[in-house]
Amino acid sequence: MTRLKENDVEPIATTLVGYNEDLLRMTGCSLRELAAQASGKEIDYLVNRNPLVAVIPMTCGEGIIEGFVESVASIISYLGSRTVITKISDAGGVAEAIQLGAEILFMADDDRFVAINIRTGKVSDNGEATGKGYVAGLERMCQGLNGKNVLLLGAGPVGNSAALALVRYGAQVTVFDVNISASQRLKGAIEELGYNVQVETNLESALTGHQIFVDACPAENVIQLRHISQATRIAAPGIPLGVPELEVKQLLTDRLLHDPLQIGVATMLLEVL
Ligand code: 2YG
Repeated sequence: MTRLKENDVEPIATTLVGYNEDLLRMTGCSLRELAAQASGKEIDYLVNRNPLVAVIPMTCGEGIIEGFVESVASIISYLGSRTVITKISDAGGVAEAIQLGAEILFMADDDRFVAINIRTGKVSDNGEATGKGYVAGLERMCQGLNGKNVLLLGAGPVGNSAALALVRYGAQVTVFDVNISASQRLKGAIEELGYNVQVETNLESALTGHQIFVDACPAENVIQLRHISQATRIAAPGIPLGVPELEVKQLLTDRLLHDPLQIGVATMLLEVL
């Protein structure tokens, strides 16, 4: 599980309008529409009921990430929700949120980043939501994934969620993870749900044999220039970005979906509505 850094989250709140324009250009849909597609929920529920969402700082483990709760709150309010950041952290913050009448709580320690609907008991985990959200974005970027070959890099929580979303869109999924048993476990879990996934153990041949990638692994510079063609599309929820940022980003403009929090947080919110 990658831990965000301050400079990953610092720019988010002030660049959401531009971010949304980029997303519209790349996928044809806004952050709200993408989260609605990923969660299967309509956004107007947010507008009608308009539940108060509280974001609670957590000091446990490695503690506060400067700007983290502010970034999460900015994404949630950008989606049109009433949002508050509790003044108190941890258990006191949960109590403060409830006393403020919040129905949805967002909080993250070092292991879990969750959204909780205290009225319905619904819980959304950031890893699971991020996988679904990014695959919805990839599906829009590729104008559909049915019958298309997709290489999934990383069989962790995001990768497992992405794999299920991919096969549900009809994609032919190949998974690579440095830990082969993680790939095998992912394959088993997907087969239990009636779908098939190929396990690849040779990264280079997997990369040269695909044009559509979900990079859900924390390794840097996995996808290199030699693996990129005009047909390449990449959804990269993994942090840090797995493609060599500079020379590849120009080449991939509008065909590389990557952000530190936006898609995951937007999908979490709609998942718990
Ligand atoms: O409340 C705070 O400021 C801290 N307790 C937040 C700690 C978050 C740690 N987790 C991560 O940085 C990531 N797992 C968050 C999700 C990354 C995006 N997929």
